[in-house]
Amino acid sequence: MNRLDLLKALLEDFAIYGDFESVEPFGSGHINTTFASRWNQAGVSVRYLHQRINEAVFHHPDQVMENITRVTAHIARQLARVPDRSRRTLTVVPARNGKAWVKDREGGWWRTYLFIEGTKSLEVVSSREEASFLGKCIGNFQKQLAGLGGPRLHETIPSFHDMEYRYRNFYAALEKNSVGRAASAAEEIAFMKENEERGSVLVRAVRTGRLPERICHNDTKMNNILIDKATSEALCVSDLDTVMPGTSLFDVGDLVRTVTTTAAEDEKELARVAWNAEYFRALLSGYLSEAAEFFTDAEWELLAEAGRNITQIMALRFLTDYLEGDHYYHIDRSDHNIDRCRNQIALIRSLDAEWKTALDIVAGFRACPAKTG
Ligand code: ADP
Ligand code: GN1
Ligand code: MG
Repeated sequence: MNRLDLLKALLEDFAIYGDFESVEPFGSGHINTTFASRWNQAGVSVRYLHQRINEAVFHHPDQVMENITRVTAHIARQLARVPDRSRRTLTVVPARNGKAWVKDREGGWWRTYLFIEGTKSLEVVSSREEASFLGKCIGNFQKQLAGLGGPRLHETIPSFHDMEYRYRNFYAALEKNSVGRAASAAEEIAFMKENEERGSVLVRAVRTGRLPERICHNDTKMNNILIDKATSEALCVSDLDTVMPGTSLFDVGDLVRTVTTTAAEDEKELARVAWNAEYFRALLSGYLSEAAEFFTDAEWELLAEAGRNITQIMALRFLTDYLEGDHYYHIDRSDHNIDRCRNQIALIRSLDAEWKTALDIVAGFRACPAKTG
């Protein structure tokens, strides 16, 4: 049975009112399988978003949903008097039995959210205003979650941004060379080896306590942020599966990786991939307008490194998946993962060529955080 049929068979188990009209695949995420459905509710057409959680990636979907339920309820409480609240945070639509998920007949886990209408997500930024809104949205998200009470959130993917763990996986895949692709990735493999030591700086700073632990999103690539089509404001942070303890720098790093580049993550024409200093400045201006108030000295000191670091870990993970035969990320073509890896390496090279500019921009904000906004 395909996933659409599995979903159709269980839609009635969610607490959705009205008459079912249609359901179709939706979005371009690399991990979950996403659908949007349409319902007639007393004469008004309303959409919902449904996702099958990828169990190969998230081994404890119940823990994922417990985290998401707590986090979204906490944000919703903080937005109590803000207009348009249900477009500013995901809202979990529970099952009729009160749980946050429904299991299909093959054991797959499904969840439903209100569909946030009038939004889009971006693959490439095209203005400084967009970059600034995206940064502000994530700074605000981190601030909203700073006050989350109760037990520590579950680590839904242990060691997710642990570069040393990712290198161990990479070396194991290289050694096995199970699908015979190592020779076709020789240059990328060499790049990863050369950059191994520098890449560990963030994870070591977390481990030693130099960087404070904070609740963060951990997957803030910009197409996980929903943007209001009417105002261009970055409204809502989606894809909350990896919300868990980490460092603020993982989130700002993934924004730098996706917002300050001139090309999409899988652009094959590497001449089009360039680091954009103006988008970097605008992104940090928005982010720091929220985050500067809680930033510690160590966060300031490692801020410039964050984007390079998260770009490197993604390059390494795409390369590892390529060497292992593409079992992790959704792909559209056989070279997709190595193309993504090359793209990320090109971005690091472009950033390195302007490293002094990046440091100067960070230093400028540190000296005068009031310049943010
Ligand atoms: P994946 O883990 O596969 O990346 P996401 O949770 O990011 O899945 O969802 C895929 C896409 O669907 C997102 O990039 C976003 O654009 C869109 N999306 C996610 N949640 C909603 C929602 N509640 N309303 C509207 N669009 C959404
Ligand atoms: C995945 O789920 P999605 O497509 O938003 C991945 C991220 C990577 C990203 C690269 C849980 O994000 O870590 O940065 O692809 N998510 C997971 O595009 O592995
Ligand atoms: Mg996503």
